[in-house]
This record gives sequence, C-alpha cells and structure tokens, in this order.
Amino acid sequence: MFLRVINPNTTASMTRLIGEAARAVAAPGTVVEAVNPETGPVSIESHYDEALAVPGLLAEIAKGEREGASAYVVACFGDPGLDAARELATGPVIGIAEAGMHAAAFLGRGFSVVTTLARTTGRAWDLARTYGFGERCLGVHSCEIPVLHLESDPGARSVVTEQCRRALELDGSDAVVLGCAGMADLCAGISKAIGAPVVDGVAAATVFAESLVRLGLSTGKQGEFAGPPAKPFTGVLQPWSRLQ
Ligand code: 2AL
Repeated sequence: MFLRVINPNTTASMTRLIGEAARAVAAPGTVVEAVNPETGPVSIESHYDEALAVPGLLAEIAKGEREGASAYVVACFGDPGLDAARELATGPVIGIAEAGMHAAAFLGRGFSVVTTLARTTGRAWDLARTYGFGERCLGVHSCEIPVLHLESDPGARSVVTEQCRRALELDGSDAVVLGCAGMADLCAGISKAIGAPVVDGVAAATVFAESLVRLGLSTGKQGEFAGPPAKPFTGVLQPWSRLQ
C-alpha cells in the first residue's frame, strides 16, 4: 500500500515530523510518503492561509495519482481542500480533523479540541458540526502558540499539556483531540501527563486511510465527488487546468 501524507504547508521540517508520526503507526508493508507543496504558505493559521494552501495541496494529489497512490492523508487540522482532493483522487482521502474527531468519538461521550491560535477555533467548530460532532465536541481551546513555534519554542510542550488538562476539566470531556499536525510528537507524552486519551489526527488518519484501502473502499464517484469537469484555468492557475 502506498500512502501519500500531504502536509499542505510548505515547511519541510514539519513534513518530516508528520511523516514520522504516520510511519510510527503504519502497518508493515505500507509505504508512507510524506510531502509538502512547493507553493503556498509556510504555515496555515487563517482562512486566507487555508485558501491559498489548497492549489499546492491539489497539485500533490494530482502527482500522487500519476504515481499510483493507494490513499491520502491531508495533514492540517483545518482539513483544507478535502472535498476537492476527493474529486481528484481515486483512493480514499482523510483529513486529520475528520479522523481525530471520529477517533475521539469512540473513546467517550464528549471530546475537547486543543489548537494553536484562537483565530483557528471557529474553523474547528465548523468542522465538528460538518462531521456530525456538534454535540460531542464540548469545547475548542487555543494555546496562543503559532504553528511554527511548536517546533522552536522550548515551552510549547508544557503549554499544550496544561491546555489539554484544563480543557478536559472545563469541558468535562473524556478525550482531547490535538488541533495541529505540528503537535503530533507531543501526543503520547500529553496523554501520559493528563491520564486521558489524547488523539493525534495524523496517526488516526493514517490508520483510517489504511483500513479503508484494506476494506476495498473509496470515495463514491457517481455524483458530487466525480472528477472535476474539464476546463482551462487562466493566469497563475493555468497549470491547474483540467484538459480532459
Ligand atoms: C495547522 C496544521 O495542522 N498545520 C498548519 O499549518 N496549521 N493547524 C492549526 N490549527 O493551526
């Protein structure tokens, strides 16, 4: 099985971290290729960033199709471009927010999300409702740590850990979902520190994507998620044209 894990931001060190998290849970025989686009924002923490990350993400899906990818993970917690990615891909495409919330729903009645900046909490709430977890998501909390500071700030681990502990108490939830792919390496340590299940969406999406491939299941292609119609694109988006 060939799993293409796409970090939709362009920071290679974060892509390496994401690849390690995916490989740590992938089955023997699964080849995990962790990649990031050449074009786009270095981190995704606004609607603007998210919108402009999507062309690069879709180029990576198109490349995966040419190379025969079995499935894809979109490794950013806003799940940018997920529906468009499903139109392009033959195999299943799983977003890490979608995977993290589904996993957490197996672990208790309610879960909390702990994310980076307060401005990303609206998107997390929107996704919880879109995925049908509006009543199971009991709170979305921010750490006020920008995405790229998760790597560079030596205090980040303890701030995220304490926000997870606080979220669990305030919300009365059973589990915590980490709201950024860049938190993947913190997951096991936080779970141990707070004594509750903590879900990293990168790991959850990896295992769910593998499971769907093993079940022989992929996106329905008869209607909404059929390949996008052929048409030219103009200007800087000319390379995204659909020629046939
Ligand atoms: C993210 C994420 O997972 N990757 C990124 O660049 N931004 N999420 C977030 N809440 O800031």
